[in-house]
Amino acid sequence: MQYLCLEHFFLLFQNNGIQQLASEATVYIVLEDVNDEIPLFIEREQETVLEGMPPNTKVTQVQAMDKDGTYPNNKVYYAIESKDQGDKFFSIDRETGEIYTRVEFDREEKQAYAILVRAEDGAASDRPNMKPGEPNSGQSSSYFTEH
Ligand SMILES: [Ca+2]
Ligand SMILES: [Ca+2]
Repeated sequence: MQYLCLEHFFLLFQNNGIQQLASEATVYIVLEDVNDEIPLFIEREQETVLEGMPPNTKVTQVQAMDKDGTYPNNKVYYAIESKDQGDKFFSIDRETGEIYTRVEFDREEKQAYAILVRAEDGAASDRPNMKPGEPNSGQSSSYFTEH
């Protein structure tokens, strides 16, 4: 019994020797993510804010998704565009997208505000026709009425 085992090992060894005429290697290819996706806003309903609330009252939270596979290509930062003075009446948390009031609103003065929110990603864009060093960005309008 012991002898048979030894013979078996010997044969295996010989086979390996023949196979060394050719060799194989596994090459792992890791795909590197390029920043080709733009942050896209998730659709939102119209928001409402109560008049007479103190400044810094949270109104809502906007969210944008960037489909890139890695950080910081898929990191999203938020800002309110200065268009129509939206940034004068509302502020936004750059990281979370939470929107706060900056002033106390009076519905008798103005009933609704449309603000333009901008989302940009955290790396220079790899999309064609972009300015060097500029991140990808998208915009969304939020519409607020006072109650
Ligand atoms: Ca991106
Ligand atoms: Ca990508």
